[in-house]
Amino acid sequence: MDVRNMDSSSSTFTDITSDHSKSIIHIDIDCFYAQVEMLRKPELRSEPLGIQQKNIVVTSNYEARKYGIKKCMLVTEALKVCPNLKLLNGEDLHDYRAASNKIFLLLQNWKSPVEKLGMDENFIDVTNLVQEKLKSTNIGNLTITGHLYSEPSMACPCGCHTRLKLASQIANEMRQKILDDLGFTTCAGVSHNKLLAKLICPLYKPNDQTTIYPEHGVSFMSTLESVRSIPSIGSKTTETLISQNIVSVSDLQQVSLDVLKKHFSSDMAVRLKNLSLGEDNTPVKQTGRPQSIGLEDSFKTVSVKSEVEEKFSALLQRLLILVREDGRIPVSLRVTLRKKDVKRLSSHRESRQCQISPSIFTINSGTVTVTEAGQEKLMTVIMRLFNKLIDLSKPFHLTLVGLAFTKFQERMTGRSSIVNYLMNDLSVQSVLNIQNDCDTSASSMDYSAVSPSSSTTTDLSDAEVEPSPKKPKKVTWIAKRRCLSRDVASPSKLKVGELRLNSKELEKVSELRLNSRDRSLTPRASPAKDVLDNSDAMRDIAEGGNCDECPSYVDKEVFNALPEEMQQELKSMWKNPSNSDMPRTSTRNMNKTKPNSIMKYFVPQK
Ligand code: DCP
Ligand code: MG
Ligand code: MG
Repeated sequence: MDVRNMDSSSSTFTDITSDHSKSIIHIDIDCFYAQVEMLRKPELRSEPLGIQQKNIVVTSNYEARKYGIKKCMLVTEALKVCPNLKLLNGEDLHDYRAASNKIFLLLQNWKSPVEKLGMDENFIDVTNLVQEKLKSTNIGNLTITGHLYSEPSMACPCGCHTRLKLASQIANEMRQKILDDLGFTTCAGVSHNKLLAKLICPLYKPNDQTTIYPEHGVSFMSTLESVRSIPSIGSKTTETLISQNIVSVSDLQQVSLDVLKKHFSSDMAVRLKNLSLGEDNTPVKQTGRPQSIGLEDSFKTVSVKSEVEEKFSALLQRLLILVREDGRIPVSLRVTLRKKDVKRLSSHRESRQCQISPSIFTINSGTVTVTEAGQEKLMTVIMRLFNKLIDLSKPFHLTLVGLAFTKFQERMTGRSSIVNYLMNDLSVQSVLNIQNDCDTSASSMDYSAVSPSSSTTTDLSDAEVEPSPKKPKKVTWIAKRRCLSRDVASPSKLKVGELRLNSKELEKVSELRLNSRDRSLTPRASPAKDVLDNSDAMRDIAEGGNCDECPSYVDKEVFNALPEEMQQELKSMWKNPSNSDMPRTSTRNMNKTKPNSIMKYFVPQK
């Protein structure tokens, strides 16, 4: 029986079923960390190998799996089932991350959207590629490469079987290329949507691939024993479903939409229902650069400030390596703690973030570097944020510390780079559009299990059913305004930020700037204030920089707050105005320049 007929409101959630037009591939690397280690030391291939983080075996090679080693087994337990298990420490994620990036880059060769999911998975939308191939293919001879989940009883009239056969060939090419060029064996799933492609992928592990046709989505999904197997159903949703006796995916298929709507929003109920039926229309979103670069370290308990400082210092060292590899200059730093509530036997996360001066970072031969003094400044910022999160007059127990750079300044080169930097939303937003920067109050509560290792948080996109609170634009703007009115800690932020404000706002900022100047000369404001008074960075800007070549109308503070590259560019432009695509202007005709001209913003505010 078709479970969809069981629900009187089925028409509301079956409207995407008829769309089989896409061809999606999901690729997952076999025993990823273990393969990285085996590629480094091929002699490990024949031995059972486990990758250890703290007291947990996070993964193992397939040789070890023969003994019954499972992911996230305790080391003690693993050694019981396999005394010969060779254990390697996998807490330093650097090489895994590098391998992950290589695989992602290699998949770009197919000129199709690639979405990275975590460390070892990628979705590739090969719909267009398949359409191209169709033109030159004799479809009569086409076969599936790899496994087919289930034979069809008849051909789907839309032609999806043919398209998915072609997609299975492309998946095979991709897997072969990953093996030939990088040495990794992989699994792939092929289907008309991301959900089925991902879930079918591990059916024949390792080193194999499976295709599923759309009409088998419902029956395949009904084989999943837990609703938690659906990738975008998180722990809270699972809890709610279980509380209603909806445990398996089959249960979810059969429950009525009306029941779901009692516990979830209408959209969410429909989405859950669709997912249970193997229906998913989320697009493959090409992965760009991560929005934040972060590291976390978890441990049993730390209750002493000096130990916390050591943990942060170690994390910072590692984080700075990632920043160097990334190449962007951070302008915002977030500190996260997981606090253990001993009485309630629970834990929750709290974060605070603040802007940091880009001048802490320098670019040497194209590489982002931080001097020792810069690192000390960052540690000062980190510990100030820590002090705001923890009341040191009382005992505290932490089980995790995290650091993340959450916003970046894009580095630009070329003659128009200044214009881009100042006019382009994307780059300026790195300085001004920092949502909640000043809202450093406690963030989300999290009672999830302790992750065994340092983990990287790179904000990779993932289809998530549990809705993330998205702020409407207006709220974002109010947040920004609130930010401006409460936090004038960094003149660089204000100065570059004000380049995008209109004249009324400029007046307001001008007032704030005066306040900020005052504050830079006085000791730090009251500790109750939410936002860091980044007076070190302020002093840098006041003392640093050299604007001898600036025209007289230029506000030197603004100039000094700009990245060095941009300062150089401006200087050469002022020396040789014919090279410039910026208006050469004087204070007198400043207001006659085009409305977006950056020049007027260099005029000191009255
Ligand atoms: N990982 C981790 N903690 C977990 C699960 C996984 O640190 N709880 C790491 C180790 C894995 C990597 O992420 O190597 C990729 O996770 P997978 O679930 O894809 O597991 P593997 O690639 O190791 O094995 P499989 O062959 O089952 O895909
Ligand atoms: Mg894997
Ligand atoms: Mg995986």
